Amino acid sequence: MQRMQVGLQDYLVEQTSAEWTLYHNDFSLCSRKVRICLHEAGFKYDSKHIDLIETGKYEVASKSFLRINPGATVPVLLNKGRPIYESHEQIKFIFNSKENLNTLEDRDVKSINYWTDKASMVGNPVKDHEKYAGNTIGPLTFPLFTTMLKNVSILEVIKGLISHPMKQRVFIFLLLKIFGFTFIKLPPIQNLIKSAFKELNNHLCELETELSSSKKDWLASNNFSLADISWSVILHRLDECGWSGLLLEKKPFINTYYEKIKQRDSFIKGIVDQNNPNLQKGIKELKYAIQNNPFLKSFHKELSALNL
Ligand SMILES: N[C@@H](CCC(=O)N[C@@H](CS)C(=O)NCC(=O)O)C(=O)O
Repeated sequence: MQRMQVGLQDYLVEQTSAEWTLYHNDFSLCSRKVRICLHEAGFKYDSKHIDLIETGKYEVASKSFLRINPGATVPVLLNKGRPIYESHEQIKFIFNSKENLNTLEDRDVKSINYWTDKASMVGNPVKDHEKYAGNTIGPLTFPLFTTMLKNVSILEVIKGLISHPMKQRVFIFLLLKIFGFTFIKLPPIQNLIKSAFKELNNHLCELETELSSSKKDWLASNNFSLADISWSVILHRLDECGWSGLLLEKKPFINTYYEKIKQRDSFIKGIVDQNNPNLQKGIKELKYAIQNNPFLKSFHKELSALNL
């Protein structure tokens, strides 16, 4: 796969009169982060929805999108047609473009960067879980990928084997499509999810401690910042995947914090209003499976016994 440079590039991928263009997906966690950030900044953007296999097809690996991002991932933010790669770079770029947000104290900037970086998804999502809470989200979403893929044609997944630059990712989705929860049952996969679960819990314990002792209105400052944006999408994904009960039951400060986040206009516009039929079906099926599928039931029981 071609290694992409992160951040703003000095070439155009599109001739456009729009100041901001966002290539994104309804369900993608990183896309949600950037949508929330654009709404917070009050920047209007030209919205281009790109399907992932979970939402129906590998549009992300189509010829036309590979011209925008040869790495075949969303989101990609364009500033006057020039691409910015990596969602954590995109939100920092938006933040820096909004002049009146540049008046923060150094202490707050340090804290914002710390919590934003911790929540980022960087490099290979099955690695560096102890450093990046965002990287734990891929494996923790395997059960939801499985139920979403039920409504996607296997031919669409196979097409990805031809056009997608990251074959390993496509292969995992193909196995999830063919074998469903039985694939997750395999010891290496189960262990990967368990370890992501424990690592994320460590990050969440740190977040709980910070929120319980902080005198600030939000996580890293008195203003809603990139740190809050970055954590909001993680907390939301845990909810979608049915992990919140297990991971957040004994973390009252995070619960209160998340309730406050959900009231924000940007969260409603960037996540709630950006709905996707296949996602809704997948969430419903997963909820049912957690209650009724013998493997998932016992897996949740085992993780619950960790008494986090
Ligand atoms: N580190 C990247 C991660 C981008 C990423 O992996 N995006 C996922 C959706 S959240 C994607 O586009 N996946 C496409 C695929 O796996 O086919 C970022 O923060 O932008």
